[in-house]
Amino acid sequence: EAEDEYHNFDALNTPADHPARDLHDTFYLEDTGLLRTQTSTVQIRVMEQTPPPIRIISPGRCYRKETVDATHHFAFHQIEGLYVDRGVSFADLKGTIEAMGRQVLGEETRVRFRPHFFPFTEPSVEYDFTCSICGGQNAACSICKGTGWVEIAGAGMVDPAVFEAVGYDPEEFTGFAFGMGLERIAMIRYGIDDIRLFLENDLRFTRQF
Ligand code: 2U9
Repeated sequence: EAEDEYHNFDALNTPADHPARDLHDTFYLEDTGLLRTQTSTVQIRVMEQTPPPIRIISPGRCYRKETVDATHHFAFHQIEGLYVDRGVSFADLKGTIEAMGRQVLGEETRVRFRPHFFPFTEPSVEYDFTCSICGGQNAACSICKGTGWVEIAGAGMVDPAVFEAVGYDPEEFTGFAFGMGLERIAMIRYGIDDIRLFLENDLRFTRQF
């Protein structure tokens, strides 16, 4: 959880003057240390030590400077995935995310992709799953607000600059990466309406799982 600026930002194509650093403000330790804002630091460290091809899942706790409320917390958990090989395409990304949605939220789940920006992927998308709670039938649904879609997470093709930072040849290898907030998925799956419950250590809450 304690990392350095290079693995949390620079190696992920987010140099010191990049505006995306504002959204990832965090807790700084002495010298250049910080509490990581995403688990991508793990994938960078694996790529530094392992030649491609690689497939990684990296779950873990992350931190950001957030004002705490029912849906935001300064400490949260992410799970990220990274797949690098020769010939990995956006079609592989779409198929994998769709399969994941069906397993987590049910067989009838559909996924939609919207264009987005992340410094470390290009092109980048945010993806939404069909609402497994109301199916878009309830205008007052607390999960999808009646839109029928739950906004879950992001993904994209790994930016060539990230491959260059870890010594992979971007002409030879391509890859996709995705990330999502675990509390958000647990909240949808189990109908939990306040993210703060996950970190309060109230046994009446934790004993339910
Ligand atoms: C490497 C290269 C690229 C990981 C990715 C996202 C998109 C994403 C958010 C979901 C909700 C963070 O918890 S959240 O706020 N994440 O949208 N994450 S692509 O991309 C990587 C990772 C590692 C080397």
